Amino acid sequence: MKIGITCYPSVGGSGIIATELGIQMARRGHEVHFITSNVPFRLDANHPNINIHQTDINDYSVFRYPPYDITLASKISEVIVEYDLDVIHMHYAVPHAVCGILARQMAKKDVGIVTTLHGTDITVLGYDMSLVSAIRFGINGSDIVTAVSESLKKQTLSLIEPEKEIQTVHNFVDEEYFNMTDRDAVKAEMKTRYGIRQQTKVLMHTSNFRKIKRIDDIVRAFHSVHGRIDSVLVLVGDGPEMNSVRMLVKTLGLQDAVIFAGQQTDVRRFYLMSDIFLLMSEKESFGLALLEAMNCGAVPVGTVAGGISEVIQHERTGYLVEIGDYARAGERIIDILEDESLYNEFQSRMLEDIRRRFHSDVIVSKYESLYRQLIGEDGDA
Ligand code: GMT
Repeated sequence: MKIGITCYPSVGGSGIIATELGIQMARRGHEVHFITSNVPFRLDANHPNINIHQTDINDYSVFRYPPYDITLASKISEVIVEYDLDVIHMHYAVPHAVCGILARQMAKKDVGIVTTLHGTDITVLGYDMSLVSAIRFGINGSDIVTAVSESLKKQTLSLIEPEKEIQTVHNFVDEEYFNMTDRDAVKAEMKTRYGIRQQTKVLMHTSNFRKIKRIDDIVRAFHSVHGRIDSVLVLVGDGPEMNSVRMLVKTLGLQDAVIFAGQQTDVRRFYLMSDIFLLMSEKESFGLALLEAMNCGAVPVGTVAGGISEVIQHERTGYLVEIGDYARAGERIIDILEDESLYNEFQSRMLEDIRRRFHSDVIVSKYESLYRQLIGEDGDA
């Protein structure tokens, strides 16, 4: 098949999933065309089946805003025609599904449109009445719509009320890269590099430091753990909340115990050094970083927000707490860090659960089957 993919190319779960999916499809022999404003983060474009088409978004002084959506739609339509695409896969309803629909009209070709909803397009934009019609249009005008969690699907149905059926297709982990190989060696090396004693426990979080990630809660949970257990907190990433997080760390007197690692291209090394991965968001449609960290051996503690409770099985593969309940999160972390055999049980159960539910083969086959349905070949998804 010839597949076009449009996503936000910057660091973020939706771009990562779109990129990984494209890579896996290329490995399966499909011809993949990324049509994006930049080369997607994590895309190693060396595969012969991968093509990249970048849009040039010119900033004309006559326009108040650069015309991203229109330029992108125009580019997608050109690629549809030039490469005779069978399917285009749009990540995000707004703007990308809408761009895809426009592109199909411009191209005058009956290309199939798959749209995947990732979260912010629904859980944040869905509350913005000025965008609801566009989101509904993007969903209804796509041929197949998927959401990355059951929770996101339900929220979309209730907030947007689309006519289109939505199928849940969970995210997957690239297990060739995110796995426990050399965990002990990498852990030791990273601890030395960051001046952490070998016996010290490591708690970790990574994100784009948006307010919805509630990183203050992570710092507060860590505060109580640190009072009981020799531990450090490693924060990877950057974003709008960084200053207020730094302030809180100072107020709580944790400067020597919190490492701000900034943005990292190889986040795997950080997962491998971690004992606990924390995701305390108030909105989170899935939490891809959880899956990556878990497959590298870090036991997760998260909130019940959105899809997090579909990823973590409470008291089996990790712990769930209510949104904002950092005190309970701290207690749970202490419980598991103080009981090595319990920790090991959680770790082996979570690895098994990921193999069963979130393996790339399972999920990529689902998408492949959806594409096949669209081009009239049998698909059993
Ligand atoms: O988490 C973010 O802020 C980034 C955002 C994105 O657009 O990349 O992530 C969303 O999509 C990911 C991939 O499906 C999900 O794992 C994240 O949970 C989701 N983020 C939110 O729902 C806040």
